[in-house]
Amino acid sequence: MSEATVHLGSGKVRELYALDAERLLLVASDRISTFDVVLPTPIPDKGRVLTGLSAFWFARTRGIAPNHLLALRDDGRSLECRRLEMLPVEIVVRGYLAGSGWKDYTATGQVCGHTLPAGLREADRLPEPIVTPATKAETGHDLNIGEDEAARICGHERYAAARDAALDLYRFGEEHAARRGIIVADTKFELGVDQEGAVVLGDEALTPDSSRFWPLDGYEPGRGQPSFDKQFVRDWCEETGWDKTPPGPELPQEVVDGTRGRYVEAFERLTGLPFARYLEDPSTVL
Ligand code: Q0Z
Repeated sequence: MSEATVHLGSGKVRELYALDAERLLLVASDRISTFDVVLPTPIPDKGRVLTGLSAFWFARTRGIAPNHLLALRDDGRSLECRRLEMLPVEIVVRGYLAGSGWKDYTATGQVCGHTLPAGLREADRLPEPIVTPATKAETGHDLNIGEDEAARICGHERYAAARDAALDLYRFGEEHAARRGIIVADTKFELGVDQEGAVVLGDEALTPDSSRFWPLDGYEPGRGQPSFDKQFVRDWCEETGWDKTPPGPELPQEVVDGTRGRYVEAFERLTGLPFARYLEDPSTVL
């Protein structure tokens, strides 16, 4: 990294740097979070898997929506990006009934203002994907809002462009992943506006950290589905009796290895490329 690089901020598992007035550097670490707590034990190559997947999707969805990717660095974990004016809402697209969507549906029959058919089960596929925006809470959880409120916050035209892009991106990713044995139950997009005023996809895209990935094998609505990537970590954390407040537990080697294997498997299934080739030459995903 150049000595002029300025650290702008830290996410739970990522770092953001300024390269110059127009460009940012997004660096994915090997940290993993579960139950909203970052664990002390890294998962080797997790940052490379997520960066490689984001770059793969950015390269393949340019025709669906423009995105902020300028370059994938040779370290495999850093993306050079165009600096955008980020929209103050996240665009969540849900194709399946899970998480807070399932909770809201059981209580009201609706999810963020979308009335859904009666009789849906947990983890059922929705008749059509729905968009459920959320405000980026600086601390704590994201707050789901209605599309009407998101449109007021972003401006109606900008919100409509962001929603349309998010739906098209989700449909593309969900269909691609399903053919490779992974259900993308839902995913979160962060979009921004470039200097020309165009709505542009930013942040990460269709990664296991920004999405709920489920294995298609064994998919069975009517119960919660296992996470494709984090289930070993969750199961082990539950077994220890940890109360889910910081600090999280150190992971044993077999949980680290099993989890790394799941991330690598997601990468290889979705990209169709051996992860070893990505490590040799990250540009192989572009
Ligand atoms: C992304 C984030 C991270 C902390 C700002 N292209 C862009 N233009 C302007 N801003 C952003 C982007 Cl991606 C931007 N974040 C999220 C990422 C660490 C916060 F790695 N914040």
